[in-house]
Amino acid sequence: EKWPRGDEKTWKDAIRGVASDTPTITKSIVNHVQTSLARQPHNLDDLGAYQASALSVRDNLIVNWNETQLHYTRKAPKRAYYLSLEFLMGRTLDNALLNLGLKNKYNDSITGLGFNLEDLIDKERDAALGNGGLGRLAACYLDSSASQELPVWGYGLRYKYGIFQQLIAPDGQQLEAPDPWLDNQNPWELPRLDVTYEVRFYGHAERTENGRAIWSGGQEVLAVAYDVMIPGYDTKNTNNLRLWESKPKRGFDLNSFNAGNYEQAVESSNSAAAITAVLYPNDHTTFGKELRLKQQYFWTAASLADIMRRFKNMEKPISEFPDYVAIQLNDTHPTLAIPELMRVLLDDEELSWAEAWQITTNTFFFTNHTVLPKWPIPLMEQLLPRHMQIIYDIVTVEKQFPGDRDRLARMSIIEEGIPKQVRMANLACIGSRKVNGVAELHSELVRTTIMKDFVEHYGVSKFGNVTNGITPRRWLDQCNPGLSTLITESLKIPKAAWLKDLYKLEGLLPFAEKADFQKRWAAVKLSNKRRLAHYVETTLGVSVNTAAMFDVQIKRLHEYKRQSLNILGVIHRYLLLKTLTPAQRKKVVPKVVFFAGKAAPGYFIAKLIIRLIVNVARVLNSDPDTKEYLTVFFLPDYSVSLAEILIPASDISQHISTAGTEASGTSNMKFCLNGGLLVGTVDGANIEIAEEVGESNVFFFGHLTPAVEDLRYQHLYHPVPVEQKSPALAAVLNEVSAGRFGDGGVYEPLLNTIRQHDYYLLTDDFDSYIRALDMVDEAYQDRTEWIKKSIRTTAKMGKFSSDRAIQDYAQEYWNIESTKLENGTA
Ligand code: Z16
Repeated sequence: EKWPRGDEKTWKDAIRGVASDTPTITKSIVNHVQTSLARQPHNLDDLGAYQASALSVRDNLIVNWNETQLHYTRKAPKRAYYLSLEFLMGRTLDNALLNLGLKNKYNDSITGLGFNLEDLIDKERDAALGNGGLGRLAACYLDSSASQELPVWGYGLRYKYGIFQQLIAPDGQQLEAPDPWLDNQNPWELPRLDVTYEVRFYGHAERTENGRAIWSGGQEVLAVAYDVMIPGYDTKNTNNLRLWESKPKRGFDLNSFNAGNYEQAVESSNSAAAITAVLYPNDHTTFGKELRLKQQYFWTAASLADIMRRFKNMEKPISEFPDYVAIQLNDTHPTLAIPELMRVLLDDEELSWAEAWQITTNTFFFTNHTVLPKWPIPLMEQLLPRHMQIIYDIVTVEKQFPGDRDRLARMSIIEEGIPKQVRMANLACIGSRKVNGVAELHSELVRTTIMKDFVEHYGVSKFGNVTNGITPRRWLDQCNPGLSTLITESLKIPKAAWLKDLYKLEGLLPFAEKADFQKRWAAVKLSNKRRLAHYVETTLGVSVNTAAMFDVQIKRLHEYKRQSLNILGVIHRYLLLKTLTPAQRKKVVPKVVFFAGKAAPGYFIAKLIIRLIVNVARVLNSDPDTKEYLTVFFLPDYSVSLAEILIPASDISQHISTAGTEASGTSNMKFCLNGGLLVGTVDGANIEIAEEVGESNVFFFGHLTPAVEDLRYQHLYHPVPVEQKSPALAAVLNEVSAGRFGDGGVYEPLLNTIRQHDYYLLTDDFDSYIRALDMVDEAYQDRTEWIKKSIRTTAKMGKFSSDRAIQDYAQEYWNIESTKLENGTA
């Protein structure tokens, strides 16, 4: 058909580009006030002004997004797809303005309209479709993929409710409230009501011939696409994050309706909508929840169908699928994509088993994010009968694992027992081209422990490492504009040059010696501390001493992350302060300790740790003897946006997991990038950070990974009382028991985990932890030396840009190339 319809010039004159001058921007904002929002200038508040500005920015993103997608379609490069059940995006307005390079222009427009841009930015709700590190990593990877002009799409779920809102009751308990983040409309998504797929659950699978089957009956649910635009930094390339929403295939099941069963019809339509209703708030545990398994299949089936449709539009032979498609599995959550692709290739495309398996195992890549044991699910047979058949066929047809029976049992996808279970990690490994861990130590643990048998079978080259990274756009330029400006002025190169090649920060090293630069560096830190203090004062109503050292631990609450070690260390410091004379106290480094983080709603011990922190804070912050020297804050409802305030303000942050338990950690990188120093264990990415910045700039403590197993064995079979192991810790535990921080009985279950098996080795590490904190104090006394450490740390963080991580994936795993949208290409 002829395009354009009608006169070409009429079209060309009317088609707009990105609005990039202040008058056009102002017009576009006011136009949205008038028409999209139907509001009047005289009754426009900050929220309305935010919405109109966001809609105006959205228009620009859509222009670039459209051109990018057309460009990718025409060039038809190999694409990569990042399948993640979580994308912890945070806010978009500020990030989009910076990536588009339009922040100053919009600032001028918005000022001209009588508003303050930073106030409008603050009106946006976080998109919090994730639990923690894994979800935020996915968000950083989208930013880096778009910024490097790589044809990468994300696929996830459009949860109606993101991670719960955390409230802290007066007694210190965590309460959970829903997060209705879509209530004010979401300008950053594009509903694609025409892009839909049907996804089947339950029913019967009838084997036919050649390993094929017909799967029919059961329940069918519709997947509807919502596209989120992902602008690259300093490029027009704008990638896509496609999120699926579930809805009933028909508003009502007409059969049931006509049979007079109205209620059943409405019920089944509710059950379809329930699939994408809420993000599961567990960061490491998978329960045997049917709805969770339904989410996983719904999402993988819709995503694969979409990927297959796009591939088929290229009209290539199906055997070339892996030449055009790479799919990264973010943890075991999307593992069902493996049997699902097999099902499509066998049952729909009618390939032989061998052809289908060849394609599948060249398409998928699997990232493992944990070493903690996981407990998968026995519901598969009922919900996904066809996939269970395929899994059993993989077990029998691909039973290539020789060796003794124990080894075979360890490697099997099916775990014998009552009930039988599917081991998702084994399936993901068997069905993937490559497997990777997320930091050097973690990847080594993957190779030598959890995947040892597979390494012997497939060879070590299938098992790689890609150390995690973070986007320096959000985690420096956006959250710390003062530092960003100082860096750009000092390096005397354009901001984009170092933000796109973070190794260029090394150019800061000579400045570490310059007194004037040190002063400016310290001034930026102080103003970030004031910004945090202002936040605490306006939210908690208490004032904060910005002259004190700011010590921060912010992450999900988990026993292995040992927030308990931190708060017990705080109590130790408090008890010591109480024994000092006023004159002696004046020599102590004053310190403010910040905590933030959510506990999984069903994780009793983690919630008890929060309760202890809040009650310790209550006592310390009102003790006139000590409060000048030591205060503690638990900031409720930790989020990406709160992290953006906390991280730039920290002098020191804590990453103190039991050695060998934190796969990587990524906030450790964010703190260091912003000139905060680390106190940490020899674990996860802490090790590689120390390799880069130098061990003299990191405060390490605690036992090393190889010792952990033996120590746990000792705790079980030759326990030594805490009093002998660490009298200092015993004294702290006794104070808690005795009720110094409220009813001691409440904390007994927590204290007993330490006194009894002490699985996370607090008793073993406590004394060395306290020594490390003493060294932090000592180093902080020499402020000039401290500032030098801070500058050198930032300077050596180049490796931890997510641009480097994405380059690793693109080259070593996906085999994709950048596909730049030139000006006016489309
Ligand atoms: C998660 O955030 C992580 C692991 C996991 O199995 C599940 C969730 Cl929701 C984290 C790791 O704990 C952390 O060490 C790592 O930095 C992060 O994933 C990204 O790899």
